[in-house]
Amino acid sequence: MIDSLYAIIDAEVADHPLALTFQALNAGCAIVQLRAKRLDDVAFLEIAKRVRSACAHAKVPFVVNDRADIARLVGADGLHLGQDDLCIEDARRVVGDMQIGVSTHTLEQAAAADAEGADLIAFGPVFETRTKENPDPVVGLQTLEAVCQAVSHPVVAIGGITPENASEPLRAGARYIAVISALPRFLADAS
Ligand code: 3NM
Repeated sequence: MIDSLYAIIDAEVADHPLALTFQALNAGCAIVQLRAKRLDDVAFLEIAKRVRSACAHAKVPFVVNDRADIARLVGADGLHLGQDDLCIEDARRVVGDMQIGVSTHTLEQAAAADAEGADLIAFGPVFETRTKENPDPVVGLQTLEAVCQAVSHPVVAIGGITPENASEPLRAGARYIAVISALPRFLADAS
């Protein structure tokens, strides 16, 4: 399961984002994303440089959430966009051929992101989440399965995923499980 773990290091949730990054890398996670909704630019760039370097050392892809400028500045492997962020076409003008993931919350959004050239389709919230402010309605496993069958790029299940329920989105066809609040528990289980 750890090889499907898409670890989201949320600078506002994690007490020690860099320490959590190292733990996730040591545990063998598949992808690391840095997310920081409220950090100022200087602080975001500083932590992004450090996480970038840790991921490069571990040869694990590093993704920056939202910020195409910071993704490009630190030479990230990927950029992750929400529905209210830059569209893929505009983001590509900034980050070139970097991998781009897109958050989607309906089958239609997932199909659109797939058609517009997203490399990864995040879909959720699969389960109830308390981490995201104003989350979209829970999509559930059946819709997740429908999305996995409908799109041609790998799907990242997100929202409320814990060590106890993680096998369910994977069985539904998700390639990765993205986790914020339960990340320390996944890493404890892995060690
Ligand atoms: N995006 P946790 S749900 C950042 O539905 C995020 O797109 C979601 O945090 C979406 O693992 C979510 O703590 C929060 O539930 C995920």
